[in-house]
Amino acid sequence: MSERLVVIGSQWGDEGKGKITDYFACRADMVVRYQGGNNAGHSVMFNGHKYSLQSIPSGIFNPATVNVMGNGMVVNPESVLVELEKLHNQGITDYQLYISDRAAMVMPWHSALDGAYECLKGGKLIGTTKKGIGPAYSDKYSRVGLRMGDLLEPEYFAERLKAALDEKNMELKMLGLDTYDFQTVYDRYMEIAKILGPRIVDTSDLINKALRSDKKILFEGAQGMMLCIDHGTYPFVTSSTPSSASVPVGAGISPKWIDNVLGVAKAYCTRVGEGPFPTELFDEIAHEIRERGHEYGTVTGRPRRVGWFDAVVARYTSRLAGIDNWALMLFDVLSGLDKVKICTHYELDGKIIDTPPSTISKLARCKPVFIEMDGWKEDITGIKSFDELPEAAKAYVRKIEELTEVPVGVISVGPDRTQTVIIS
Ligand code: 2SA
Ligand code: MG
Repeated sequence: MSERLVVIGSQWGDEGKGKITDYFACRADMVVRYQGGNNAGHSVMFNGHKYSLQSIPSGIFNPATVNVMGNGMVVNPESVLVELEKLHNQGITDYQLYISDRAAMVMPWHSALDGAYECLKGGKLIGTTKKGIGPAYSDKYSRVGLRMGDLLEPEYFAERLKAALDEKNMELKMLGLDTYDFQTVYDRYMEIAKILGPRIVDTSDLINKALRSDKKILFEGAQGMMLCIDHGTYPFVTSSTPSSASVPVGAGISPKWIDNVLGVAKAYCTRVGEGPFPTELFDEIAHEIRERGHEYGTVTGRPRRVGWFDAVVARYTSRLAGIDNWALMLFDVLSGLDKVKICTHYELDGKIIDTPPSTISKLARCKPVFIEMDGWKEDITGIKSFDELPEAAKAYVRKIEELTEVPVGVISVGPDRTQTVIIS
């Protein structure tokens, strides 16, 4: 792995970042999450066990790896405690984990508000994970949020909590939701401070020291580029920027350090939640792919919407995030189909376009222009090199490279760590 690798989702999340991140996390000295919160859901399989992570970085299984939850995240300390407890129960007790003192905190009212805001949208649901991510980021930018480092200064925390509750309780009341009692919240968060306190540090300093001593650092993105608050299918997006571009701010490093970006893409596309999805399939093939790819959300269990690979989206996300290589995931799921399709362009109001329009109203009118290619019947779950792929599968990979002008560096042919083909 390169010294400083960013792994990002290049579609709508669930591209299989968990597996790829885990693959590189084993080789990294440090793994850093820089955006999002426990709306991410990674499952990692090894030694016959399945482990799931939400906000904790994927290097947690390796005692030698330093794991960092960066300042760009929204951290729900209660959820961190639950995740740690689950890991303990599965025998993961030896790890290194640090949380940024500048990370925004997700408070209990944020998830209540997340649900309530969804109901207010006149039936136009975003379909959020209801983890309070949007409300926590809103409070951060409205400057009424609490931060992890506040927990280390009880008097200052009390002051900030009072100010936040004055505002939030008013809002909660207006929405007919339960309000929060200052003392109860304060006491609970002081208990949390006792447990997590030693882990709350200036993580930017920690990461920069590691950078200067040439440590191998993996920056682990959550969600996918099309869920980006700026460049995604707004408003059907998450409230952060999953791109490599948010690593410098969200980890507290100079952009000059970023030198390698791996874009994780499924060999097809999926999306959970609402919002336009040009290559979406509604037929028997969608059903087949959903079942074979186990396309159900790890956080919410929702069935994922399924569609063909969208090269318009891939070109767009590669341009925005500077993707050096693709990791093409769940490739084995496509085996057995007679024909496979790739979307090369969209047709919008009679015109052919090669990049997504800015509004979802236009995107919803985009008709995908597909090329159809031969499928392959062979089981590819055991292959170890690109050369072993059936010719039709090779052609599919080459077509994606041609349409996106980005080489495929990794192909995943199954859920296990060993089912990963590296193309050098
Ligand atoms: P939110 O809760 O405010 O972030 O929801 C806003 C929209 O973003 C979507 N969303 C996601 N979609 C896919 N995967 C997500 N997270 C995990 C990942 C996957 C998982 O990073 O791989 O949980 O299985 C994720 N997080 C948010 C959400 O559906 C809304 O459309
Ligand atoms: Mg996932």
